[in-house]
Amino acid sequence: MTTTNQAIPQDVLDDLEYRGLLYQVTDREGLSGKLRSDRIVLYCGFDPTADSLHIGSLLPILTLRRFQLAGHIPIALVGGGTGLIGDPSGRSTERSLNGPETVAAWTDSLKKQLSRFLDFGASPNAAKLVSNYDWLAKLDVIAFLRDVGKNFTVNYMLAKDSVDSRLAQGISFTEFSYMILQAYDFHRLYEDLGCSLQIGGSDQWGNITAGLDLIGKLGGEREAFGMTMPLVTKSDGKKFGKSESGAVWLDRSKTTAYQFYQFWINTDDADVIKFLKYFTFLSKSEIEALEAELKANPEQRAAQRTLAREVTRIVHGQEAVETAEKVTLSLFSGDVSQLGQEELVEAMRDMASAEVEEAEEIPLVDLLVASGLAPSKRQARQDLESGAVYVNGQKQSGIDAVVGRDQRLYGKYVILRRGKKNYAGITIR
Ligand code: 629
Repeated sequence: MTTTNQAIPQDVLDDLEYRGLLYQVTDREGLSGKLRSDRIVLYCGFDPTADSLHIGSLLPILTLRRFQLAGHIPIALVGGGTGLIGDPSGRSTERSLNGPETVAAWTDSLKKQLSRFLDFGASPNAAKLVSNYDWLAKLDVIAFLRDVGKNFTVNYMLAKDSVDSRLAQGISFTEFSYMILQAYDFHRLYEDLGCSLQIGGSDQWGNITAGLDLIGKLGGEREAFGMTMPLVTKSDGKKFGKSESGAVWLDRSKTTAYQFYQFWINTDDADVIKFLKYFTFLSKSEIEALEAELKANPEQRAAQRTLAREVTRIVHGQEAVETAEKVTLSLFSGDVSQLGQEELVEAMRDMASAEVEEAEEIPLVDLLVASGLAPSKRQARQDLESGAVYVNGQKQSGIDAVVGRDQRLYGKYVILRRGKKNYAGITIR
């Protein structure tokens, strides 16, 4: 687990409420009392629908950690079984099924990723990691339909949002059944591990309450709770979690630490305080100080820089923060010559790019066009004449300017810049 600035809150629910993370709770008073008097076990599930989690999963992961920091026992569940079925919640169309080998491999990747966010050595409240494949794959169909299915009426299932919203266009029996599997998980974790709370995003409310109903039916008068977090929204109405280059993944080989840092630093003023509350462990007073700073000196972007630094540290560690800050600074100042080879390659992943054949001298006009920084040779020449073109941070001039051997970083890279912030990374073969 990566260390980070974290203030340990007295009351988790009060802290979640302050952060705006409490969306729905089945019994706020009851849960609050239980959290004060007992060390509880809680869980959140993540289905393997790709080889990595993305930042959409970060909120529930960090919420599990907030509970752990307050002394409770978090279980991260990977849906090795449910990932073979497909949750219709929050989706308008039927999913395509992924093969068993693929889902098994993705389950392993997700387990590895999740293990970095929780403390598995913390006694007496060490985290647990499970896959529901371990019990769902063993169910036989007759026992399942008799022992579990009998507790749900089709009427009840049809009334759930996840199903109701799909009735017009159709839903397979496979996805229709999904809620019962998730309900069964909660029941199993309740019986086997004493798990009394399930959390998730607001799209999971129907599945979570189905589990509470099953726990009640199979065990009589028992105490279990459900809680959801809000969906993350942005003030500009665009979908949260997408950058220009697509989804923002937690896996560094899919979204580099530099890209990850950039995603957060680009947060709008209107969203940054909310995201500091959601995605960092900074205390209320630290967040309030940043809010005041944002009002006084918005152009300094102190809140954004803190957000980017904190979340990148939580996900990728302190070293990654330093690399990302160094790359950001060197691109901003235009001086890329001090970047290490790996840092340079990382920075280049976020730029336009071109690969060109080796030659003693390569005309800049050609590189500007090949990388897409200039739409035509004519425009490229004009840019060179007006002094808008830089090679590795150094201004070039004259329409005949070339890149010579001594201008290659690490023997084969050239960073081209046109204007203030249009970059291209050139690789010479
Ligand atoms: C078995 C599977 C369980 C409990 C939960 C699950 C997974 C759940 C689901 N969750 C989403 C996912 O896996 O589909 N049925 O992508 C996702 N989740 C995190 C948040 C979420 C939710 O992993 O709950 O709301 C996104 O923020 O969509 O026994």
